Parts: sequence; structure tokens; C-alpha cells
Amino acid sequence: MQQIKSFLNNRIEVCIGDITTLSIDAIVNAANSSLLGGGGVDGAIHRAAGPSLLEECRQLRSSHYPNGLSTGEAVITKAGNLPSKHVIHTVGPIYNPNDPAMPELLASCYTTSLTLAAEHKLTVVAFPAVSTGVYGYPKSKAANIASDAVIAFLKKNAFPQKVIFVFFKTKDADIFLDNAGFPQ
Ligand code: AR6
Repeated sequence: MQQIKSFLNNRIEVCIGDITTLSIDAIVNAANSSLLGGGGVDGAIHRAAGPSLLEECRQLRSSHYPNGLSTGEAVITKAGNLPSKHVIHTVGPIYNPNDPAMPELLASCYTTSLTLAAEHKLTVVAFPAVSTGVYGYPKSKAANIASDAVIAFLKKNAFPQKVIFVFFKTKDADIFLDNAGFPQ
């Protein structure tokens, strides 16, 4: 994992690498409402975590979310064989430029994930760029929404102490930094 920038007295880091390799309190999964896995970062997380994560997700579906997890919501599980202690699964919006609810739904992914982290007193949490892959959210717009949501949350809450934005590709990290609302 390569750290390229930090902000807000080191409470925010921007890194390039594979989120599944992080030994921290929680990594966030850009899941779908089924919670039963998929491609992209979701596929990578389930592959690295092994079958116990899928089993816990199956149980959550039958106990709490028979119709799936709604867009903008988040749920926390253990992390199976991953080096991280927990996975926070959130469902980003599938991008639709004509739907005015998009920014609010994407911001909600970050805020509900961070609320769970705070409730569990987690110190370090990492996010992938939710919705910006298969779900097609423009990376520049998503950068602005994600950074604003995280800054607002951290200013109001002591936990988590640190949030890491993780990008798989250097170019995505550059787009993020160009469009994020971090104080320079
Ligand atoms: N570490 C960090 N970032 C990653 C990794 C990784 N190992 N792998 C991919 N990314 P996506 P979405 C980046 O498509 O748009 C799945 O099928 C990737 O480069 O994973 O929210 C789910 O099951 C991109 O920037 O998530 C859903 O059906 C970002 O993660 C759907 O895709 C998000 O891309 C969710 O789509």
C-alpha cells in the first residue's frame, strides 16, 4: 500500500493499492443489495475472506434483510481470512444522471458506514471508491461527494480516528485528489 497524501491532521489518508491487504479495523465493501458477492472490489474481498464471510452475509440476509440491503445503507460483519478485523458492506447507487437523489445516496454510503464504525469504536477504516466501477458513478463527482461526507463526519466524531481512501489505480487517485474538497 502506497500512501500518497494525508489531510485533516492525518485523520484522512489517500493510498494506492489493494484494499484486501490492509490490517486495520475495517475495510468497506462496495457491495450490491444481495450481499452475496459480485465482481470488482466485492469479488476481491470475498475471495480473500473465504467462505465464512459469505456464510455470515447469507445469515444476515435471512435474519435482517430478506429483501436485500437498500442503496445507501451499510452493515458490518467479521472478515473471515482477511487481515482486517471487519468488513462494512455498503450498497452504492447505480449511476443515473437523471436521478437527483444520486449525490445523497452516495454520501449516505459513507455516512452510514462511518456511523457503524463509530458505534463499534473502530479506529481505522478504509473505503474503496464506492459506485465508481461497475455502477458507473463519474469519478470526479464521486470524489467530491465522498470527501465532503467523510470530512463532515470526522469533524463531528472522534471515531473512527482515521479514514483511508484506497484506489486501485494511480489515475483514479489523481482524479480523486483533483476533485476532493480537502483543504490544501
Ligand atoms: N482494492 C481497492 N479498490 C478496488 C479493488 C481492490 N482490490 N478492486 C477494485 N477496486 P466496483 P461499484 C476499485 O466495480 O462501482 C460488484 O459486482 C475499482 O477500481 O468494485 O460500487 C458488486 O457486487 C473501482 O474504482 O464497485 C456490485 O454489483 C472501485 O473499486 C457492483 O460491482 C469500485 O468499483 C458495485 O459496483
